[in-house]
Amino acid sequence: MKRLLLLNGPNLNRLGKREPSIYGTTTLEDVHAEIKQLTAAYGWELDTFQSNHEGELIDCLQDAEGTYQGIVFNPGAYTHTSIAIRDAISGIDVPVIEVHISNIHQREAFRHHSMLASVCYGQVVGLGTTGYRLATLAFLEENKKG
Ligand code: DHK
Repeated sequence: MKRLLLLNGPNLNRLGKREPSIYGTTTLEDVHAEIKQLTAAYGWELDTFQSNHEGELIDCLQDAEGTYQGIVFNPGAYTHTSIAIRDAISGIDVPVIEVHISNIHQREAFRHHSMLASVCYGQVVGLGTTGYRLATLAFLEENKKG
């Protein structure tokens, strides 16, 4: 069975409570439930993981090789700072789609640049938590084509 990993970085455990005017009121548990339903409809397994710690996210990315056909990843603020996460993504043979709930290009200048985008398979930005769904669908539909 094909497997997808839904990975979230720092502060995303507080989704729904944290700055709702920017990130909305949907919780991470809601997102997990919604993506679980979507992947199941295509006959895929879903695993989820969230961490506020850079090293734990790197461990998770390294361990993903050989297990997952794709990773949907919101790296939070590490997007803009982490060469170590970039190296972890480029060092594994699993495609990663980077997701941002907010439109990082409309926000502070320090959020405009992603250290990770150029080593990711794709990117979804500014579409709210629907972005997780769209990134997941990209893997599900692309894999269907074989
Ligand atoms: C989430 C964060 O936590 C921020 O640090 C990023 C991203 C944007 C988001 O929009 O999902 O800058």
